Amino acid sequence: MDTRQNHSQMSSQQKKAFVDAVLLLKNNVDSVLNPGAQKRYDDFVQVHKNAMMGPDMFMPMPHRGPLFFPWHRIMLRQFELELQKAANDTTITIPYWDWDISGSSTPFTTDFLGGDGDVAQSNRVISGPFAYSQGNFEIRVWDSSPGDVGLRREFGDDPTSYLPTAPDVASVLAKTPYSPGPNSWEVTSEGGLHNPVHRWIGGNMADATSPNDPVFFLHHCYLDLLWERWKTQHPTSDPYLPTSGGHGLDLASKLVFNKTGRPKPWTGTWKVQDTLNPAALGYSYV
Ligand SMILES: [Cu+2]
Repeated sequence: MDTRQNHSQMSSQQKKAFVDAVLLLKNNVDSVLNPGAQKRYDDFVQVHKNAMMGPDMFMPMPHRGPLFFPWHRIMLRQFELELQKAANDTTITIPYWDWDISGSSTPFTTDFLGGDGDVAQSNRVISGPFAYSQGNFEIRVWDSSPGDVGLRREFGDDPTSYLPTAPDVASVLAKTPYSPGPNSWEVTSEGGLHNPVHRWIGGNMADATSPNDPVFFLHHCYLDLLWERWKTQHPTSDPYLPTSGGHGLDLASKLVFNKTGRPKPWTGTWKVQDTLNPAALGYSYV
């Protein structure tokens, strides 16, 4: 069983192993979706973009709806398995970040994810392993026309953005049912916890191609953990809705990761019901 933990609990060796594996996927493992033109890391960026927009857009959409948690759970697990394969190290897992940036809680350090973008350099990240100047992290997939080849961040520049606090999280965890409706867990967590963090980091994280920033995976890992907490907190609520009768969205629906006729990003198929238990997918949280 693979164990995921808060990045702040990781040793410097564990952080380095994670960063090194990300860089291997970014530079040394060829793409399945677009071989020669991009690398394996970029496939995850591409899949997420295709889930939202562009010529290879597929349906049903895994955002703004109940598929949000199941779909991202599979995407993250596939990323984790690819990291392990690239580094030949099954101890590597995706850490989570709980949106705290105080003290040792911040992942935005030189030895881990690097810091904010530099306004004078079109908001490019200039510190840490993913800074363009380090020569190991080139952006290759954009929302529309080719953009900056450097990773960009704009912490807090969007006035509508915020990092949810522990009370914010607690109040969203209290919401039921899973879905649908403006007061459901899915709608309030995606809209009130997930979206503002994408906007607060800004730069690449504000785009459909947000997985260009490795913090995407730590952010979504925390949301994945919160889904587990929500299930524990509401044992009599359905862990996922609709259970049936919602075409493409119910428990028996197959999750979609590619447009019909376009290459599959990974082997394996999953129904929504296959995603409800992390242990069945091979991981757990400490
Ligand atoms: Cu997403």
